[in-house]
Amino acid sequence: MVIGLHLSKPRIVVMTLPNSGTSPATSATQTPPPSLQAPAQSWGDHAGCILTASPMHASKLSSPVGLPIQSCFPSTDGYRSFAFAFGFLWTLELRTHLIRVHRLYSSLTMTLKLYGNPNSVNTKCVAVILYLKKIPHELITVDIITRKDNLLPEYLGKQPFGEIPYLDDDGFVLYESKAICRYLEERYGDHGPALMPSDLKAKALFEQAVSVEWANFEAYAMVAGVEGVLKPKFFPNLPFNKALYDQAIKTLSMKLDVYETILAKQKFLAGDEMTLADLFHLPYGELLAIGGNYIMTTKGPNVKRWWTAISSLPSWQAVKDKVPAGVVDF
Ligand SMILES: N[C@@H](CCC(=O)N[C@@H](CS)C(=O)NCC(=O)O)C(=O)O
Repeated sequence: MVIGLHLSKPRIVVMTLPNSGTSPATSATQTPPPSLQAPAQSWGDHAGCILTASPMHASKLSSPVGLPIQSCFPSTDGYRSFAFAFGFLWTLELRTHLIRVHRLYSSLTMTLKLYGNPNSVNTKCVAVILYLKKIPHELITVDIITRKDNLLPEYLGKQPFGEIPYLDDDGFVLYESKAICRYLEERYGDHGPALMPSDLKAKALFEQAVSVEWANFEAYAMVAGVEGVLKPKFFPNLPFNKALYDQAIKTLSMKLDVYETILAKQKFLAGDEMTLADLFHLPYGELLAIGGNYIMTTKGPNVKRWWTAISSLPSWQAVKDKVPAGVVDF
């Protein structure tokens, strides 16, 4: 019967009780796997002995309890094979741990960093993609209202227009929210749903939808959002320009009539699949409702269906009020 098993490189010491007739192989938890077992003639042959793996050590070791010391390998070659196999497995184990440590270190030091602000519409434009694709990141808050961090020379070195957001991907710096979204989509293509087609014609229709958003939606929704929400909230000293607001809403309403006809034929702006072009509408579309204009849900049934589909995405719900600052892992 085995009363003790000690593994220490490169020795295995097995103590057996005197005259034990039971093979330790019956004790599965304490027995080395078959590949590592000593080619012992019989465990019973070693009864009453202290066993050591190395034949070289067997002769040099002194017994602590007065029992004879024997090697469980009849030959030095057998021991060497065992030591090699054991060392090999030990190296594999060490490698696994090193990979784990490396991954942990990488996740701590190489996280995507988004420099923006939890309240900023353009930061939200990028954030919804990060959440939809579950990309670990850190949002570093840039104060553009009080401290004006965005005008510091160090910031301008990264974003020369002094705007938020910009992305730092392990030293690679990119600004312009929509360019960042496209980069994330390509860089993390295997994360979450595909948001940009690769087929030539589908891609051309996607580019068309991106331009439609910019020229026919954002151009007017932004004016309405700035006048109706951002100015009163963040710049209360600036006067509300009602004429500008009304004109923006009037033009937007005409443009959304065209959206209604497009969306009567297809589910999304670039076809039947949701793309970045649809999601680009979210930040300024949301501002309209915050400012008390519900055109996105009252314009027509197809605009309403489309808007409801994109604005109810959990990833948008997670960031629409405030983008969580700090490190975010999924
Ligand atoms: N086209 C830029 C616009 C960025 C932008 O205008 N950001 C605003 C905040 S949402 C900003 O930084 N404003 C500060 C300023 O202009 O001083 C983008 O999409 O990234």
